[in-house]
Amino acid sequence: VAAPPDTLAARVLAGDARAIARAISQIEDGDHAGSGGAALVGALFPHTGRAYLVGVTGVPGGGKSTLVDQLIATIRAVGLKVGVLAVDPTSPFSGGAVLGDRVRMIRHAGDPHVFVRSMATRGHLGGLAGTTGDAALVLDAAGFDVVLIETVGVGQDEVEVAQTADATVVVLVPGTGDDVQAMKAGIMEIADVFVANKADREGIDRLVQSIEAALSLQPVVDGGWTPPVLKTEATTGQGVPELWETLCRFRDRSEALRAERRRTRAYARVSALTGDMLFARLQQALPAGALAQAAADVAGRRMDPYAAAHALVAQAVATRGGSI
Ligand SMILES: Nc1nc2c(ncn2[C@@H]2O[C@H](COP(=O)(O)OP(=O)(O)OP(=O)(O)O)[C@@H](O)[C@H]2O)c(=O)[nH]1
Ligand SMILES: [Mg+2]
Repeated sequence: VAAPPDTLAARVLAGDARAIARAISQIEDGDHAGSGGAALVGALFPHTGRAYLVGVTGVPGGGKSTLVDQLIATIRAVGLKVGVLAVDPTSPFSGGAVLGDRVRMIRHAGDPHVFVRSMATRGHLGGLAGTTGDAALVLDAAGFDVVLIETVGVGQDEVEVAQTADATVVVLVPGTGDDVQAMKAGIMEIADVFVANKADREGIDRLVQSIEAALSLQPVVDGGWTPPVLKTEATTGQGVPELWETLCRFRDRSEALRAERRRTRAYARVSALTGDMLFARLQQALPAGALAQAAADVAGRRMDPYAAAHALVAQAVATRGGSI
């Protein structure tokens, strides 16, 4: 499928860095309802599915950006092109952490086969995970072989962003108790590979043991792959080539498993978008303030939430003459 030569999509497909940046901005600014973002994804989508999407998540300050920087070097050394999305769900601004990410990766700035982009968007339809997933599609279409997606923190947003990737690396560090926090937040379940970073610090072996102990309690799923626990020292790059080898092994383990994961991901994406679109139509069909009024009725105990939702849906459908 050839895009017309002069469009933004065509320039993205040609690997033009400025076009890639603009395309991602369009996705950040747009929503699903036929805006530039949706049209762009539509044009690029037939050219995607080739890149290996790797999520890097874990505790704040765990060394994720340092690790990503080292991974870039390792991946470039084998001649592959790499794109990076540094996602900061907590801040709508290019604040400290995100700026720090950029500075750390600056040694790759002159390399045309490396593209680094911070994303700090919240409150868009489709959610942060949707926006990040679409941005990853842009990099995929632009010919990047690997897309690294760094997320800060250990909350629900991170779990969702991690689920847009083909493989998820969870980074923990010794001696902070954050490993326990991560286990509570459900982040253990999403790891395909664990990294015990800051291996130069005291307590590294205890950290590895506690991860392995937690893993032994988990049922082995996903085709018998038990997430390996690797020690790294991101500041020196120690253990990073092994991490990359492990990620390659994970990717190559089975075509069937990979296809299954992609189906699960597509299912989640399509369901989320369908829900968002229906909700947007519902809001359009209702008079202004109807939702707020229903909420006030629920808060004031005049109506229960189920009855309120039922009434809103019924009203919207009636307004639209039965079609929504
Ligand atoms: N001692 C030691 N320090 C490290 C190691 N890796 C990273 N650091 C340091 O840890 C600090 C945080 O590193 P970052 O790479 O910014 O961590 P991050 O996880 O990206 O941080 P956020 O994005 O803010 O959550 C920096 O001062 C790094 O130099 C390591 O292996 N050993
Ligand atoms: Mg970081």
